[in-house]
Parts: sequence; structure tokens; C-alpha cells
Amino acid sequence: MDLDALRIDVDRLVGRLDALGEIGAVHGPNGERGCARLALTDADRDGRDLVVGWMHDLGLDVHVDAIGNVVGVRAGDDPTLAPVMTGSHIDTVRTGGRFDGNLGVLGGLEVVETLERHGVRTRRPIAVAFFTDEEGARFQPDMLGSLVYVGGMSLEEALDVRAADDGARLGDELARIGYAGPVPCPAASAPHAFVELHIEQGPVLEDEGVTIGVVTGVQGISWTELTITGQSAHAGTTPMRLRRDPGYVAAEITAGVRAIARQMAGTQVATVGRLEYVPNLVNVVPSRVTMTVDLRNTDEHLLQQAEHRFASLCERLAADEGVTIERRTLARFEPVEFDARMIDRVEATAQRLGHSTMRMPSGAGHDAQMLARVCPTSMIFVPSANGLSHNIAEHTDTADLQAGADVLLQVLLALANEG
Ligand code: HGY
Ligand code: MN
Ligand code: MN
Repeated sequence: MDLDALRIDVDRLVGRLDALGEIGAVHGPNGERGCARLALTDADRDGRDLVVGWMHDLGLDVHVDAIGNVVGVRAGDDPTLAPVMTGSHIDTVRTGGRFDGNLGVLGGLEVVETLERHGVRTRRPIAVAFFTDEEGARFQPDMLGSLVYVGGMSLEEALDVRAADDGARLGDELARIGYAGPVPCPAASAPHAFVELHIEQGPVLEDEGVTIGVVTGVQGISWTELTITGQSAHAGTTPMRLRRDPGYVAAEITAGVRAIARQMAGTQVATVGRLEYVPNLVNVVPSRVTMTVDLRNTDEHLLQQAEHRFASLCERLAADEGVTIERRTLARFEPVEFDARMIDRVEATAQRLGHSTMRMPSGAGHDAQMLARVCPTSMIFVPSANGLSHNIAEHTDTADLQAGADVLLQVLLALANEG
């Protein structure tokens, strides 16, 4: 058989994406079909159960580790060789789409099914993984499961993380959904290589009319939670000069970090995504505000510069308004460069299959940025319609799904047959 001519079955892939997308489905007013499967919720459990069932149906040897990462392994002819790994995550944000993360896991299963159906064996085992809590929306930091998998965070520390929404302990939730697995963390050995298929989640590929993003690395991430404490007071009787208003300070910080990003330009971005007032009432000057600030840059030095300007802004506002600001780091990852040969391999494979390509960094965090600590790693991007993600309108055209999964198939085949 001419393995170079092997292609995945995109209808089968879309069928699984749709079936998984029905778990935690969120339907929008204009026909949008999104997903809400926050990490370690019942919906996450149900999604996990569905994917693990598919892994068993495909004859994979399924392993669950102590932080709930799931790895399905297809045997190779030489079991002494380290597996080639692919995968991503199946947890989503609360307003998530059907492709973020899911495409990487189900694209991996589609590669396995294609090999099975054509009776294709490989030298090395091929592993398909989904990692716990990639989004970090409920339990911070993001990429938590893959971070523990590579030894970047201790299992004990991870199990004690408290959920931002209801304060639940990660380890208790993991046990509750039945995914506190027996395999020790960190992983006993590294994969031979790791390749992740993922939607771009931004507008670049679509704007450039390019099909395959050859991902060169992932930008640095800095997540901070602020607790701003002032003095609760009557909205009608308290003169402005006597107020110590954390709500005002939160508003200035929201505008201020945006201004920092605009002034720094380049790849600097800043986001206030969570903002909670106490007591959150129309006629009460708030006593306390909790908020998050997400800063990112492809350059570590510039990211530190943004963090420094953000910290100075907080200090000035706290002094001026007479409030206290407590800071808690939720996540801090430096930018990651992927392996040059793996980048070349993705690019050459995509071009051999006749697809347009462009090299680009990832603005979003991914499990690949953790696996890059232990093995040669790269990513394959496909376009996001209107550049949307973390939005129930998230969509990728079927032709692009086919292209991305075909590149994944060919890259995995080549890696799985090398010594
Ligand atoms: O935040 C991120 O970039 C990823 O979606 N966890
Ligand atoms: Mn993702
Ligand atoms: Mn995401």
C-alpha cells in the first residue's frame, strides 16, 4: 500500500466531533452549537466516558493516571520503542466550541481508525491522549494535567487546587467523577515525539487564506487574581472624597491593562475575564472586588515589562484610593519554542499533501507547550471561522478538518516508523 496516499475519513471524524459536542451542548440563537464541559464536572465525566469507550472500541490499551490524564495506546511492532503521542484536551470553557481540544483528541482517534481499517502496522506504538483541565477555567493554572504529566507541578499540589467557582478541591472532584487513575505522575518515560492538531482560535489563517498553520511555539502566559478591598458604604450619603471604592479601582485596572497592551503593541495582549463585586448591589459602594488579569506575549522580556507596568498601576491606584490589593499568581508560563525538525516535518508534510502553509506562534496555551519540555513537539493549526474560539460560534470547515487530520496522519506515520 502507498502509505503516502492514505487519508482519513472526515465524515467519521465529524461524526465523533458532533457526538462529543452533544455532551454539555450549548445552543445559540443563530444556530450556534457550542459546548460547556468545565473540567471535572459531570459533563466532563460524560465526555471522558464517551471518548474512553471509543478508545476501547479501537482496541487501544487505555491508561488513566493520578491526575486524570487518559492515554490510549495502539501497539507497535516493537514494544520496546517509546510511543509517538498525539492528543489534546476535551474539557472546555463555559462558552466553548466543539473543536477546541476535541479536534486534537478525535483527530488522533481518526488516525488510529484509519490505520486499523487499512491494516497498517507501525514500528512504534501510537498513543492518543487527553489531558486534564487544559482550559484552567475552573481550576488554575491552565494545562494543569499535562503540566503534572511532565513533572512541572507536583501531583499533591495539583490535587489541592481549589475551583474558582465553587471552591471544590480538584482531587475530590477527580475522585467524584471516577478518574483518579492508578498510573503514577509524572509519566515514567517521555514519548518519542508529540504532535497536537488544534484549531488556530484566531483570525490569521483565515485572513491569509492559508489552510495549515505550522506552529513554531506558544507565547508566554501570566494570569493574576486581584482581591481589591475598600470600604462598603451607602451610595447616596457617602461623599466622593470619603470613598475607598474597589469598584472604581477595578475599572481603572481594566482600562489600564488594555492601555498597556495597546501602547506596547506587537503581540502583547491583556484581558480582564472575571470580575466579581461584593455585595454587588445597586446602592452599595462595594467592599471588595475580585478580578483576573491575563497578560501574554511571545517575548519573555516584554511580558515581564507588561507585568511590571501592571504592578505599578496597581500600587498607584491602591495608594490614591486607599484600598488594599492582594495579588495571587494563577499561572505563569514562559514562551516555548517547538523543535525545529518537528516544525520542518509538519511544514514539509502539509506541502507534500498540497496544502498552503504559514509558520506562526500560538496565542493560546496548549498541552503541547508542556510536552515540549520532555520530547520533540510541534502543532498543526487549521483555520477558525471568523477567528472565533471560546465562543459557541466556534467553527472549522470540513475541508480544513480533512486537511489537518491528513497532515496529522502522515506526520504520525513517519514518526512511528523511524528508529
Ligand atoms: O488560555 C488558554 O490559552 C487555553 O485555552 N487554556
Ligand atoms: Mn485548546
Ligand atoms: Mn481553549
